[in-house]
Amino acid sequence: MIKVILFLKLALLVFSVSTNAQQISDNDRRGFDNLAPIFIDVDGDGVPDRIQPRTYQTYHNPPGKRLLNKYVKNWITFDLKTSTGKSIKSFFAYNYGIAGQGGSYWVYSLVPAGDVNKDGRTDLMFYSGDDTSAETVILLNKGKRFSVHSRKITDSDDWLSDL
Ligand SMILES: [Ca+2]
Ligand SMILES: [Ca+2]
Repeated sequence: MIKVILFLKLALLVFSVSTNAQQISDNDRRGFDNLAPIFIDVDGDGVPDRIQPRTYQTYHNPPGKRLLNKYVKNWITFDLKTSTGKSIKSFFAYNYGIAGQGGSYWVYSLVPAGDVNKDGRTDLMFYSGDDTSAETVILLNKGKRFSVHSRKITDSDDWLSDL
């Protein structure tokens, strides 16, 4: 009986991993130091458009306090330039952790999400994760800007502790 339950849980685990993999492949996952451009046809003219990732930090130390790592936030953002020359700077910014500490996600990716809201425009999915948890953000393509449609945090620790 225990074996059957274990098998079912493993099957579910494999299922949940493989459904993720349909959208984000291993090739799509990259470290935050990999800022190579991403090419996705976002304006639907059949020509890939260039999305340039950038990282930066913001500092918010309380008045009178020393600047500690915990006050330094790491951000990644994306600039879009279409093949026809239109550009949107920083169409999405994501805080992926603080300086000099763990607890940050290790990898990110930005991939097409299909047409989530059926308005004819290709939407995007941003993913950030590590071994145990991940956050997925669906970005709606509004033409001149992008808006966050949904954010979902998944934590596979639950699965592993059950096994
Ligand atoms: Ca295009
Ligand atoms: Ca759409």
